[in-house]
Amino acid sequence: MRDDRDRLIGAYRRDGFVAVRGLIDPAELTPLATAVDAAVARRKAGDTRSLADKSRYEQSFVQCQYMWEDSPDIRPLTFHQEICRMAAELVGAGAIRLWHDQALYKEAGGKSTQAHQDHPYWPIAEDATITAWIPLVEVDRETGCMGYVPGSHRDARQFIDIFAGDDSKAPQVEDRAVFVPAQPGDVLFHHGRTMHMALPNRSGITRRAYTAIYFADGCTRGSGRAHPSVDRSGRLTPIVIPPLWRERRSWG
Ligand SMILES: O=C(O)CCC(=O)C(=O)O
Repeated sequence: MRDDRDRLIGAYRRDGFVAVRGLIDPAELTPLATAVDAAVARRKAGDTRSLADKSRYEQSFVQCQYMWEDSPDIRPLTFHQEICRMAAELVGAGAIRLWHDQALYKEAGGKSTQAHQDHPYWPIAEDATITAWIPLVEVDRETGCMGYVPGSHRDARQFIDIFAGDDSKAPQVEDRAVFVPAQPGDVLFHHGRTMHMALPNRSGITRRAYTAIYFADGCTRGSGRAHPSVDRSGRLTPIVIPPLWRERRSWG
């Protein structure tokens, strides 16, 4: 098991991403996926637009953030100790915090997620950030799996405005990316500077994924860029490793 962890850590440090197969029990994931579905449905109840009526960015996924805050039944996933411990080991930190979570549901017929790095969207100085991308359904090239450019976590940070949805300005990385089909129970981790994208959803079903982003405790604010994770009041970026929350029981 230790060898396996060392192999995963080595792959992550070399490539900037790694797929950890079967990290969670699919049976444990099923009720949590149902809770994420219900939370997305609640958040989006007032949005009756068809896919065609949405912006290019919204056509790449339905996005709901900070779900753990108002949906307590999702917290066992956000703070799942196997996921958080793996994230901490990959980052190489003794303690990590939650930055934020989000559901990313790529609707049937949804467009590709344009290539980008995540870190430039965040006001964090240090590079010690990691995303756990958790498929809630089987994901492949047909439904819109993730693709990562190996080694791109060593490239300079580059802000790419995927929100504007201009395909002509998006980096074209499809021929360099490694696409990673995944099953419920697998967790894909990527570094905050890794260039990544997701394929369009050419299937008739929604590609359901939930992600949680963590950062090493002790990271500092690196720019004046506003971000809800730190610009709202309260304890909103809680420590997830070591697992203090289990003892504390309340979010304060
Ligand atoms: O799920 C997707 O389509 C994109 C995910 C992504 O960009 C991310 O998790 O940083």
